[in-house]
Amino acid sequence: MSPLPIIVLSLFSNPWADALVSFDEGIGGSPGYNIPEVALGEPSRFTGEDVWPCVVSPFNSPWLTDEIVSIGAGGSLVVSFDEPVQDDSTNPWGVDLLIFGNTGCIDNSYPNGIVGGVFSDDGGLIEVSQDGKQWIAITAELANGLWPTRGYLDSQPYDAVEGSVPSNFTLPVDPRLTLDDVMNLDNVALMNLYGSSGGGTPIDIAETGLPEISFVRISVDANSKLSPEIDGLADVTAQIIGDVNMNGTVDVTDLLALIESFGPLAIGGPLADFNGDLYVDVQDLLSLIGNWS
Ligand SMILES: [Ca+2]
Ligand SMILES: [Ca+2]
Ligand SMILES: [Ca+2]
Ligand SMILES: [Ca+2]
Repeated sequence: MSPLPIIVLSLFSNPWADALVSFDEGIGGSPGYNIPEVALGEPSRFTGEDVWPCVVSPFNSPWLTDEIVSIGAGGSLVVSFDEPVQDDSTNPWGVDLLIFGNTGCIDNSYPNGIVGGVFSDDGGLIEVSQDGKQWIAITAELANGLWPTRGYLDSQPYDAVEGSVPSNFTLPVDPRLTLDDVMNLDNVALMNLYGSSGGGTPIDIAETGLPEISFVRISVDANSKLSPEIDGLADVTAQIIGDVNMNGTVDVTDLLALIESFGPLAIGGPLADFNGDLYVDVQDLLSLIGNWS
């Protein structure tokens, strides 16, 4: 068989939500933020062009009308993925899907970036579906929540020019991390906990019992006073077993990192647990060796 179909598929497949299914802006959403197509494609790395240009960082969330869409009371947004999002146990921490919004960290020491809480974490019920008809709610997370988006690995929180090293929008922040854990941290310490992740709300679809989903609905209660804003959705990339540093190969660097992290899997630490028990031990070591590049 010709390899061409595979090449064509890989050229056009991407981890982002692909199509808008429906949108009801509801009542009381942010005025002007009613273009639902902005939730498709890659989330924003840079915002405020021509007004107040700045990188997207945990302290500066995306805010332009061509970046985020607002869902008011009684409203909903439904998007679909061309390639189903799978409940994959080899995804980091079992997280399958990320939703990027406009949650930001309050800066207690502007412009130095000291976490003083978060703003614009406006909720939004998440439901998923295989066929766009039967829906199952996600109970563990709300759509517009933690963690704020980070566009670049080599930027300071308020840089007015784009960074040169994009963050990874298909790698979650450790879902065990809580807001309490990061209160009063500076940007460097916060970014250490992100690793190379670009943030987003981490969703494990395992709780639904569905093996994979193609549709995501984000909706707002008719009595809600909050209107979530959505920038994009991403299908998490699976981790190669043994590839602790996520560089695509399994070698001695990964082996040393795994040995160094023996014990409970540290929050924000190396991803050295390959059987999902959040503990790094000889089982994980054997998995790594068994998958040596
Ligand atoms: Ca999962
Ligand atoms: Ca967007
Ligand atoms: Ca590696
Ligand atoms: Ca383990």
